[in-house]
Amino acid sequence: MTKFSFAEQLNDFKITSEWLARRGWSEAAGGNMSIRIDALTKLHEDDHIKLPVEVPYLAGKAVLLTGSGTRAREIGENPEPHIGLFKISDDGLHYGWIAGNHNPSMELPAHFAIHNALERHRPEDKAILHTHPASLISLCHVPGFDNSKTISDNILSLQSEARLILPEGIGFVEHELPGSLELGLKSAEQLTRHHLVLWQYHGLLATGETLAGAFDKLEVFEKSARVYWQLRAAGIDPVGISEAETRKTLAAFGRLNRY
Ligand code: 2HA
Ligand code: ZN
Repeated sequence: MTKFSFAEQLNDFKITSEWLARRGWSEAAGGNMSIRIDALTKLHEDDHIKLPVEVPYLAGKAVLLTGSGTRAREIGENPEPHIGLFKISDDGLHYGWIAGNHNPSMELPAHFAIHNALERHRPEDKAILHTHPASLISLCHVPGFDNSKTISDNILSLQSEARLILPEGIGFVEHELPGSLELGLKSAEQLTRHHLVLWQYHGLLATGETLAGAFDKLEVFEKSARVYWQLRAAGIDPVGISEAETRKTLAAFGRLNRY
């Protein structure tokens, strides 16, 4: 197997996967992750596979992506065999395998479409994390929790700092076929504004400067969702922090413009 040496990124995959497994958020081979690489020199090019979507902002760049069927608990032990390096052609229309695992995640179209949007709108976010936390999937089964505003307002109002960390709220994409380009394109659209997107009945997609940073945001949302379910289990219909109080908190931290 051709080797690659992105020690920092491999460690990010390793640590984040360990935590995903520990939390039980990526069951079996559920979930996938990628990191965009800017500087690619002296690497063999084999970029002949037609992309399902044009990704002009990724032209000449590369992506480290978890392989199909790879398990978080195994990536957490030893990431290298489970992660592949893929390069995008200079015309942004093709890609090719460079090194490592050569059988990419079924969500490759989503990862590429989202990296293309991130590179354009928020280039500092280089990492994409997708996983299946039960408390978040369960939210999609609450009547009326089928849009970004309702979910953001009801869930992020349950803990004082949640909205501070996620002032824009949570993006939402209605159910789409796993692995489909539609899922990727709709997520890419949401991610120009949000750092988290809930995939209806499926799971969450988070972006960050690193996978650990994406995991942080996911944790914040998941914690609020758990508060929601604990209250519901106790028979309490959550009221949440008022909008006026939320605005006051965001204003105090200079984040009201992102609300
Ligand atoms: O099983 O999570 O979305 C991998 C996935 C696809
Ligand atoms: Zn999934």
